Amino acid sequence: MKQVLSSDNTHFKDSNSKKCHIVAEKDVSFLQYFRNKPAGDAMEFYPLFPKRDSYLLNTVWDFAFTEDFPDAEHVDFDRLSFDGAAAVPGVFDTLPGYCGARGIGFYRKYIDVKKAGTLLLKSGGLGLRGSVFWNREPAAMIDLPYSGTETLLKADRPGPCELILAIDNRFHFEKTPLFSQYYDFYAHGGIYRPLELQHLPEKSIDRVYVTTLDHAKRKIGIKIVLRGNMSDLQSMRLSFDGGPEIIPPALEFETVLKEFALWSPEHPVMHTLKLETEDDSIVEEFGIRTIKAEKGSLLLNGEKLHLHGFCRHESHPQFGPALPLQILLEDIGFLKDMNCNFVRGSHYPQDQRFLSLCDRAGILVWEEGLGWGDKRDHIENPSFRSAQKRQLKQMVRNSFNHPSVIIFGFLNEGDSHETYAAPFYSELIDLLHKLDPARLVTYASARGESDVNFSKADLVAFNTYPAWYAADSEKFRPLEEIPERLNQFLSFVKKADLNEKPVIISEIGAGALYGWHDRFKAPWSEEYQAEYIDAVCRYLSSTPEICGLSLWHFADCRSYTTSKSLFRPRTFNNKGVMDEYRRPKLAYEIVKQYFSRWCGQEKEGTRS
Ligand code: ADA
Repeated sequence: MKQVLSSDNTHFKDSNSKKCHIVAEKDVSFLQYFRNKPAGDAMEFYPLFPKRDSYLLNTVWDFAFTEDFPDAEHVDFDRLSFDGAAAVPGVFDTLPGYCGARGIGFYRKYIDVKKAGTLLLKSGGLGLRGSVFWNREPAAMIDLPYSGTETLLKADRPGPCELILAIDNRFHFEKTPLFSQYYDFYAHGGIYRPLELQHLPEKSIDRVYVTTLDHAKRKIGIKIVLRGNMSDLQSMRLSFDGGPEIIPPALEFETVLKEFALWSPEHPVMHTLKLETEDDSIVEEFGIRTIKAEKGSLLLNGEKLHLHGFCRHESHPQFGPALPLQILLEDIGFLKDMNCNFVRGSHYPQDQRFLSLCDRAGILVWEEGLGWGDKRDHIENPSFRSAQKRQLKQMVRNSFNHPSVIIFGFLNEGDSHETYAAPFYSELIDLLHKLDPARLVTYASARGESDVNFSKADLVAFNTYPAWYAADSEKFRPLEEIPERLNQFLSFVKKADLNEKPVIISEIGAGALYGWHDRFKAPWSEEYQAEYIDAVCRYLSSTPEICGLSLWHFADCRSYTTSKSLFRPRTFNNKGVMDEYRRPKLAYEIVKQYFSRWCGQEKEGTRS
């Protein structure tokens, strides 16, 4: 089917498709980035399974809380009285009465199941670990915080069924090895993201994965994954953007979508694919684009790319990580308003709805597994290693079709300078490459010149805090340390023969307390942070060797409540250019101005 972009690049002429949208240019006002969506056509979050019966789960559930049980598996239901109520999605430990509580939150819902058979419970992410009970029988243990997971349930007959999710937010390294108390963001308890419950047909479709093999030729690879045996291809029908149906030649094949528009941050055009079988059908959304790291540059669809944006936590003082859609959409609006084309999803697998919004808004994403400053006691532990690998597999599976996701990462600020850890770094890099050969793989290093794993990653990503931590104690405002430190690192990259790898600064920043203004421009003032960000951006403007920046960070987030909070005023990580309620600090405008100048300059390799 032919699709032609209108001369102002804002919509398709002659397109029959309802699902192909292109978002607005960057000069439109806040929150209008989706204005070219056909009127009345609600945005969907894919994949969709139009033939399946499903149940409403995102509503108010019965709730009970206890600190008395040893874990979420060993539950004496007779000792619980579900006299509370809690929202799903939602976290219990920001609710009045449970603020800061650690224990098990029990969420209960009765579902009037329409027919006997298999049901699929999809969880977008919960934490810290959750036991699923179906009619009081244990059905699954979800021990990967933030990960999207799936659980199969059986209904013997139609009628009411009881679903209970027992969510334990206590720290226990062996049971929840991915989240430790020392991590610099608050570990909340609850159902972070939407739940879905669907009837599975006897022969069902799992996913259809799309990879762009050659953007110029519009050549894509398709991989159909089914549950169980169903290889009767003759009964399958596949179509793109509502166009003509074809019978797939195999479960895995290549095809060319001539004249389909490419996806890019400037023109984030999305396409749909529909696969139908007799019993089931799936609609997936995808974009056509390639990402490569070559000769020190990042190439998107073969063109040089400069990344500029933020690290972002999914965090809010009231909702914790269970961000309502309105906040997700607002955050996209703030990123676009500051002219960002990049966000690093620090430090865990992202909400799939946020990734779909990034697809539509043309924001490139680094998504990473959950990890933070992990050292030998973690990296050598079998439960930790297995959980790391399991979560990366889930992450790739869930995010595979998002064109916005260009980088997969893992183990933020781990022991990447220690030789004992090097085999595990290799294992995770190889795993991610194997799961998805078409994306870039890296990790954010805090080890600078002593890192021993850079040569294995597709790009060198380093976190650094000159003029903040370890700033020269004799200097009042040591901002000149910023260019010194960055120059030093670039000389190392050259000497270490790493300059064939693109280099990005994956974290840099300084704290500012919202509303604290100071004529001394002292550390913690909004003025100091604004000057700091200005110094970073000024340096990058004349340093084309660095092809990406994710400032630390987008908005303040709740962090330590232990004695470590002495380094975290208000118990928040205050390095956001906005506070936790998304109120902009002085640095916001500085970022906006630099990034506006950088937009579109990447192709020339210069920035000013
Ligand atoms: C690290 C870490 C971030 C945050 C930051 C800081 O680089 O990756 O999560 O803790 O430091 O604010 O110090």
